[in-house]
Amino acid sequence: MNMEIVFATNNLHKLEEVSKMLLGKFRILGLKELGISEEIPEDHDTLEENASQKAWYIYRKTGRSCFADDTGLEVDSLGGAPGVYSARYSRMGKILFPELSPAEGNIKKLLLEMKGADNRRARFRTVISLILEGVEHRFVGICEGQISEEPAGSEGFGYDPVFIPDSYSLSFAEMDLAEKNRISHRAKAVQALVQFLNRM
Ligand code: ITT
Repeated sequence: MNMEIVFATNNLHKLEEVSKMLLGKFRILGLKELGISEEIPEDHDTLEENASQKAWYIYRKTGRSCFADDTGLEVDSLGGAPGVYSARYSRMGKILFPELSPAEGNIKKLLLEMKGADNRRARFRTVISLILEGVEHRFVGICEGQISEEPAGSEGFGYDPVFIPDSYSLSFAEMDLAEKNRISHRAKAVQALVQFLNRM
């Protein structure tokens, strides 16, 4: 029987991505399956601390092996912003879009902040914190790319419509999930997690 691990996320897109990556290797339990529906606290200023906070929160609640992912989009011309604040980006500061969904607002603000910028280099960084029998282990995955001038595509989630990974001309939102899962930040972090678990 495959080992069961809880993925401590409220983001169903992440759950789908990672469940597909781990199909046949581990059985991933979502929070819904465990009857947990509350927001998981994540109130730190680094991806590492947030991933750790989310994973420990669910581990303490369930006593089961579990991992959490915190991801940020780091844009060079914005000094690394939105980074750890990627989820809250359009709800911070002066530019607010209450009429848009969080993802649409975030993209709109990002494109406005980057208007006219020649340097469009950016990367997604995922930090995964795994808690196994009360001990924490950390894995990181990075995907380098560029921020496009306009959103394109309807697959994926979050900032996917404006992120074009290196050596591609399509945004993540124009690719099918299998392709994103071959090269993404989350895929790389999950591969490191799998290698670790396979060595055990
Ligand atoms: P959990 O904390 O419940 O896991 P979340 O959606 O809050 O879910 P993060 O804090 O890690 O997850 O997400 C930070 C932001 O980055 C958020 O706006 C996401 O939509 C976005 N994001 C994360 N992974 C992404 C990906 O693979 N592609 C595009 N955007 C992504």
